Amino acid sequence: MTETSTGKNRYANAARAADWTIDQDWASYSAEEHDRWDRLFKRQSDVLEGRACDAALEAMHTLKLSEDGIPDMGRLSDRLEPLTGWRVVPVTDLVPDDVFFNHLANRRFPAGAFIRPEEEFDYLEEPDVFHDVFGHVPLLANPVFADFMQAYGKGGQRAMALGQLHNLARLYWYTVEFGLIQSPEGLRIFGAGILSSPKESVFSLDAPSPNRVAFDLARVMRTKYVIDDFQQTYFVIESFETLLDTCYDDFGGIYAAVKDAPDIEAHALDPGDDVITRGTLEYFKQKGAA
Ligand code: HBI
Ligand code: FE
Repeated sequence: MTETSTGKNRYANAARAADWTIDQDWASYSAEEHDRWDRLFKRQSDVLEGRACDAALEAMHTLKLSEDGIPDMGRLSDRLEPLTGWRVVPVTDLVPDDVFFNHLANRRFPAGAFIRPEEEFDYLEEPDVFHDVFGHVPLLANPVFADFMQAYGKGGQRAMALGQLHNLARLYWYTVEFGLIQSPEGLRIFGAGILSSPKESVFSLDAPSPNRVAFDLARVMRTKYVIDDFQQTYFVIESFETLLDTCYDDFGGIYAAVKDAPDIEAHALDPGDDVITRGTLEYFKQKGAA
């Protein structure tokens, strides 16, 4: 649990249930907080036209995610649950891994209840309600992705038992957070970390700097990542069906295959890669990262 440095998270000390959920207390959101959501929503919706995958754009309408303030997670869940059995549960911030995986394995998505402060309008590291609800929730309305997220939760419980959580966390990072997907019109975004970020929504698809590599489970599980900047490599799945297929039997067997394999640097290409675009890495070189 990250202590909030500047008191930006007014839920930081909210009373927690045993499963780390809290009361969203939707009535407590101020007009300023609702207005900030509306401005974030409007700006990002404009950016995502022609960039987000169809499933995400369609679900935003189906779930009535729009500019009428911060969603009440209970009411949002009542719209989502009939579609795929998922609910969205309010939490303070990051929850312990075992709690997180247990929620996912039971089709509950833990979403931060706080909204970022104005001075962090463009970017913040912690998952606030805009990142979690605008970024993650729409795809939970897609039946195949919804199945993947539950399988990921079950896989996480197993990875912890095997001491290989870091391998599975990389899968989450390069798909659920920063994944791209093929479409007849070209590459599209499905990762929540990109969907909720105006700059990375452009960078991930258009910039010459990052590598773009066809998704391969073992390759992704070996690949390091950065948490405080644009990604240096994006992985591209063919479809949510192919992503779900990788979870067969809680990822049985893959952990053994990657257990002793060397890590791959975030900016590196691997001889076995199916390279879609070889990045110039100029963004990272000028930042001294590559
Ligand atoms: N907690 N609320 C929340 N949201 C996350 O995305 C999250 C978390 N706890 C752990 C976690 N993610 C990751 O460490 C796992 O994906 C490995
Ligand atoms: Fe996230």
